[in-house]
Amino acid sequence: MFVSQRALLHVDMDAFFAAVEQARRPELRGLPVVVGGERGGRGVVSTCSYEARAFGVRTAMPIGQAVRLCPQAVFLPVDMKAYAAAHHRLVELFRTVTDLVEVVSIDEARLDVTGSRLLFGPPRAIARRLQEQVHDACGLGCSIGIGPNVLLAKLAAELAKPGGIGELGEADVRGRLRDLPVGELHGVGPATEERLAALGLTTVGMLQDVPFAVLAAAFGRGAHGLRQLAFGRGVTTLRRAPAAPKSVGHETTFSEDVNDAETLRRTLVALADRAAADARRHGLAPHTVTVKVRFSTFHTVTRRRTSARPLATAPAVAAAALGLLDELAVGARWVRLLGVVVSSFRHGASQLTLDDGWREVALAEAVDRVHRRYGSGALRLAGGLGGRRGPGAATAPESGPGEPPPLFARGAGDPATARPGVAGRGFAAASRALPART
Ligand code: DCP
Ligand code: MG
Repeated sequence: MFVSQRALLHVDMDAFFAAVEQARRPELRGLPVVVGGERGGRGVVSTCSYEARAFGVRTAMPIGQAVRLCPQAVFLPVDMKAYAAAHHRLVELFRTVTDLVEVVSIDEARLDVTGSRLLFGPPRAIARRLQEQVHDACGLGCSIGIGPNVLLAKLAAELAKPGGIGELGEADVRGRLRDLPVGELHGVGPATEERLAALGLTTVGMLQDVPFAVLAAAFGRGAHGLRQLAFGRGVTTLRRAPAAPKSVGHETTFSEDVNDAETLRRTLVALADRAAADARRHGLAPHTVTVKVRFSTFHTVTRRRTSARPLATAPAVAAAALGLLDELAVGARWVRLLGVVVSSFRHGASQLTLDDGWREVALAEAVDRVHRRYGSGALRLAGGLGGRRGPGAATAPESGPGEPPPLFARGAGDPATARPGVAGRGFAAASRALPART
């Protein structure tokens, strides 16, 4: 048997939240179901069943618009606990096929079945069996893509939606792939797609053929990555849990020493925001926050606080950091440097996302996605703006600092294209950008 090439499966659940609702309430099967909020509510669509998609309802659309497009749909609020439970069951199931499972999101996972083929047969047979098991165990449908790398496997899953099994191999790169719109490539977002269109490049084939110099002139160092995507070159090994850092943090040295309390607080909030985001990127939720202050005299002080509860969100880290800054009683002294470090990682943030505090973490993850896509200036934590103090942070060290309500502000010049979704609430438009430089 030919087993040298890697065989990856990309599993993406179909209409995940809506499908979970339909699975536990059989009377909803076959009906248009919209998850995201009650009829008349101000939320946005998290997802909807394919029956609702036939009427033009889409993720991130305001509920009101969905009602207009499909008044007969059943509108349901988000029940993250139920979706998290389904997610856990699914991951367990995937692990019976291979121990090489990489969880990509709440409804997507990659499975390396290279070594499973001797036991379970060719990848397509494994995929078919997995679809049956998912259906039997959870009553859910999924699409599965097979490929030699993560890029082609995901694309194959995308093309097989809903309910199908797709396969893309090296041979398809010069074949089927060429006719696809460039926007189908995972990694080519709407902005890049538009810039490519301006160059007359609308299909993957065009992106393969265009002289590299043309691409480099338009995209600089991004040109290489685009070319890699066009030729379906992606990572072939799944991400094993990376060695977790013991701490992550950010600090900033002011260009001129500062003794203005408001500037210090705002800078601290920005640093806390970045530290929390870094921890989440590693899948970690910290229990300890440390604030470091270096005065103009170069005398440096730190203060740390450990909370029994994980500080999974930027507002929680910011509240704790602001409390520590208060305790340090900087007063009128001039400050040269400020830093925030988070540590004591006891639980994976992803666990938290799914079981506890999911709303805040989902919001934070949505902000991370905006940052990744539009840069870190696009949205910023506004918890420290206007002199607002993190309530509870200074007074409840061991029982876990109270969290100020999540409040994010769009950064100056932001294209304002944040996609609302599961965590669309809590975004506040327009505020001052924070001055921190690190
Ligand atoms: N989700 C959300 N808000 C978004 C995007 C997604 O709340 N902006 C949630 C609801 C989805 C789930 O995440 O059910 C998975 O997202 P997908 O993009 O995979 O969408 P679906 O699984 O709903 O549909 P598809 O069949 O297209 O994968
Ligand atoms: Mg899905």
